[in-house]
Amino acid sequence: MIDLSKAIALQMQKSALAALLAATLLYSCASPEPQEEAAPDADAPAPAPEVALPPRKPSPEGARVWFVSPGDGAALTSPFVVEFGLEGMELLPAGEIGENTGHHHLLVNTPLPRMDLPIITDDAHMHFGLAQTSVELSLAPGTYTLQLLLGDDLHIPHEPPVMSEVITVEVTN
Ligand SMILES: [Cu+2]
Repeated sequence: MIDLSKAIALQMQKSALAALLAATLLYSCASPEPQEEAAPDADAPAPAPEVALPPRKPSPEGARVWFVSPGDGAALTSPFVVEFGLEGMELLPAGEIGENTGHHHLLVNTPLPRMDLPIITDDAHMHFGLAQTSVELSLAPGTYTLQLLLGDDLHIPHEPPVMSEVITVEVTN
């Protein structure tokens, strides 16, 4: 148990430092330090460190994903089916933790995302978190790049990442 008066004195020093920091940060447009609590608790733990990202899960040697279909350069009419191939790992629904497991993500007309963060979800980053092995797509006419990227239970790519070649398809209707 920390002596209360010492704790308050320490808190005041911290507050002064925070105010100084906040004034400094105004110039850099960064968020000011959060306000110190008005009534500090002597038993309060030290400020929590930044939340650490979970470590990337390892992928086994030889693991690979690929497009069973369509083939690179295919001319397609919507809707068309994209089939995912996987070797050396097993599919598991998102949220389920296993060894050498993950689920497919289909990247459409987008470069690879950051490998140390969960893959975002939008039209260009499709998740197949129910462990699906294919999808029926309807895309407007145009040229598209497609790439598969496996993600773990938290949608984070493995280390090393398990990803397909980039293929290019032409949607003609
Ligand atoms: Cu995912």
